Amino acid sequence: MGDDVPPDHPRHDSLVTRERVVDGVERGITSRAGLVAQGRGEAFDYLLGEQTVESAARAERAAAALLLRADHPVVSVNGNVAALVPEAVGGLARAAGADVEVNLFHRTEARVERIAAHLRANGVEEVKGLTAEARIPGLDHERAKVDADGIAAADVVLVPLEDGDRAAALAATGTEEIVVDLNPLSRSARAATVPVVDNVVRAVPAMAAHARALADRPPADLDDIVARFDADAARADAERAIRSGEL
Ligand code: PTJ
Repeated sequence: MGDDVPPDHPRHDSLVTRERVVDGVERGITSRAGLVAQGRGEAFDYLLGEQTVESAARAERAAAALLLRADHPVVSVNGNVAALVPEAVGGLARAAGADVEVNLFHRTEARVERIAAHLRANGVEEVKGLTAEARIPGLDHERAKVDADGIAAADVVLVPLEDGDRAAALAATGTEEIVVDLNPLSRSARAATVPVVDNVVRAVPAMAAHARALADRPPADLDDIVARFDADAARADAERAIRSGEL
C-alpha cells in the first residue's frame, strides 16, 4: 500500500494517503463516496501547503485539553478515518480516556463489523457503534444511529471529516464537538467548539501527543487552554491561508 510512491516524490505523503483510502475501499472499510471526500480534502490541503498551520496546531492542543476535561469523550470513526488513522485513533483514545465508536453515513452492518475488526487489529481495545440502539434527535439518516452508552451519553465528541448534518444535530443536544475538516467553511467546522482545519493524518497523532503531554496538568490549566482558544479566529486564519495560497 503506497509502496509504489517514490520517497522523494514532492507529494509523497499526499499520494500515500490517497492510496490508503483506495485500499480502504478495496477492503470494504471505506465507502466509494469516501474517495470523493478525500479528493475534496486534498484540494484544501494542497492550498494549505500540506502542513499544519499554526492556528490548527493551537486547535489540536485545545482539542486535547477539551477531551481530557470531558466526563465522557468519544472519538467517532467513519470509513475514511478507519482507513487513514486506525492506530492513531487508538493512541488518542487511550491518551484522552475516550471511547471509540463507529458511526457511518453509508451504514451497513457488514461495514460496521469490518471497521470494528480493523480498529481492533490496530490496537483499539473496545469499539462501540455495533448495537446503535439510540438515536440522535432531529436527524433522519443513518448517522443518527448511536450507542446509548457511547455518543448518546457523550459530553464531547470528536467528529472527523463528515458532512454537517450530524454536527449540527449533536450541537443542538448540547454535546460539544471537535471537528477535523480541511474545509474551514464547512457546516461541521462552524458547529464545532474546536474546529481543527488540518488533515486527519496529521491532526489525530498531534492530538494524541498533546493529550499525553497535558495528561498531568491540573483541570484549571486545561480549562484555560480551552477558554483561550478562539474558534472563529482559527477558522478565519485557515481560510486566509487557503485563499492566499502562500506555499
Ligand atoms: O464512511 P461513511 O459512510 O460515514 O462516509 C464518510 C464520507 C467521508 C464519505 C462522508 O462523511 C462524506 O461524504 O463527507 P463529505 O460531505 O464529503 O465531507 C468530507 C469533508 O472532510 C470535506 O469538507 C473534506 O474537505 C474533508 N476531508 C476530506 N478528507 C480529509 C478531510 N479533512 C481532513 N482530513 C482529510 N484527510
